[in-house]
Amino acid sequence: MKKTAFILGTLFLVLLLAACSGGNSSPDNSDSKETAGEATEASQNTTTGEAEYTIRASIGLNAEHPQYKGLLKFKEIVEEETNGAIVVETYHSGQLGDDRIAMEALQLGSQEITSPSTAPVANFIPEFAIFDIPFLFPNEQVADKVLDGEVGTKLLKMLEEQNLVGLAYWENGFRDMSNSVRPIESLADFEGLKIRTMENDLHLAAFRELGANPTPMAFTELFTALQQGSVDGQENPLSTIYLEGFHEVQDYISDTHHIYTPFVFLVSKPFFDGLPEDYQEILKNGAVEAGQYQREVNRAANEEYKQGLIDAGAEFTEMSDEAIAEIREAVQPVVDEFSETIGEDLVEEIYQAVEDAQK
Ligand code: KDG
Repeated sequence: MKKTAFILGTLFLVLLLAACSGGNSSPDNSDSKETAGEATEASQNTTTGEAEYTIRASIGLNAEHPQYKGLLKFKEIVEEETNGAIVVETYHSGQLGDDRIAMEALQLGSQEITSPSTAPVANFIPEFAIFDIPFLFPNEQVADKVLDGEVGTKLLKMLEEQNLVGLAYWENGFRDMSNSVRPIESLADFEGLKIRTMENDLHLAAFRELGANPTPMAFTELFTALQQGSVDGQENPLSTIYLEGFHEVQDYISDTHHIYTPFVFLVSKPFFDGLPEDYQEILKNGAVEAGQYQREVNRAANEEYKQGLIDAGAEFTEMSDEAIAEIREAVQPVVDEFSETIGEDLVEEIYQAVEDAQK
């Protein structure tokens, strides 16, 4: 009799212990962690810092680039503000796919954040080609005012029709030329150069107008194309040219500063809409704050990038005002043509905003 009582007692204790331990958490919180598109009400249980949501955030540039430093700042802010209820996984160098693939993943809800140049976004929202108008912004300060003002905000709103939420603009920067054929000192030097451009019709048209032979290509394929000589050159800010090591396969660099490219910080709309409002606010404020930090880091190192390229043996050409004026005049027909595609009113509005920002 005693033996039976002992066994029953032990069995009761084992069942009691199993019931207690099974209710509080799963080994990796996997059943409580929300993935994209399945976001539900965040549980109140954030005192333990348990992750309720996991964000997969990817960019195309590498871990050395200020864009990634900005992403790490965003991660720090969001994880701290939510006490670990939101965990941000960061991916660089196109690890989750190029800009287009990442944007499509956000639309489907299979990834949560990416931050491409605005140029490929024009394939989803044609109005975004407005930022590819050559020589639109005279300097970073004017760019900041226009992007963070009424016109920039209006464009971010347009993203929602594509199942995307635009939270902020970060900085890619003023784009310069690099190539392996000849120094570019004037308009004539573009003649016949095979130039990789971003996948953006305005860029293609502009480089054709300059006499080059442009090829659209995802950023993830660019270094190999330069290395194999399937393109002669490309155009990107000095930060990208230096930090991505393009000077290893390019001999000539010219500071054309022909376009200022923003990054746009995108969130999957299915994911964002499923978050509690307080978490939405944290993501928005985090993207803006990390963006301010990223702009500062990007600008602070520009001289260092330029000197690094020269020290590495690149032939650096400082374009004359006359050469830039000649290039501007050559691409004006493209600006006129694309103003129709973008919307004459919006183009007029941004030029007015640029003028106002300089008063
Ligand atoms: O993450 C951004 C990059 O993927 C890309 O947009 C950078 O300016 C760029 C380019 O030339 O593709």
